[in-house]
Amino acid sequence: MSLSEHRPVVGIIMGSTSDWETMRHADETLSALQVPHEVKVVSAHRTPQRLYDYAGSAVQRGLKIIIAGAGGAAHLPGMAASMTRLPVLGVPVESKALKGMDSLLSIVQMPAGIPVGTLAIGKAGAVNAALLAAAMLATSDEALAARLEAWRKAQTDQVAEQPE
Ligand code: RP5
Repeated sequence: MSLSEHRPVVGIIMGSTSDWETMRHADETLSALQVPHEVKVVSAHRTPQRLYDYAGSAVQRGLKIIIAGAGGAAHLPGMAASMTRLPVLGVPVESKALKGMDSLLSIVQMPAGIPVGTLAIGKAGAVNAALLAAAMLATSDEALAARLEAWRKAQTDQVAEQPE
């Protein structure tokens, strides 16, 4: 059975198609670890009903974790977290005007009560959100734990001892 035929356990959402250049790194990392996932554009302000429907049905559809990327006044991760008990990992997308500092502060400064696990701005955050989601799922999935350990070992093995 291919990855796409499995029921998704991670949902990657983003505020705009323009976020895909960043969020595709979360998609690629989850694919490398064979974590069944889905990808959708869900804007908190342009498509609020789509957000309500997505976050409101996430548990019953079998999702375990949501990765939400957005830029600028980035309220998508916090709004999604307000509508589901699932862990939400927020990825601040780098914005043109403020280089993602606006995105970062919008996502990280959640008032107490509704948490969003906030990652780094940009590609590093997208990759790490996927790795963190995999690590969380691996606590109850031995096969995934083995794949994650192998991924980390491969990364370690690629680090040269000298610069050239
Ligand atoms: C946010 O506004 C999106 O997450 C995106 O990062 C930013 C800009 O969106 P576009 O104008 O490129 O669609 O909602």
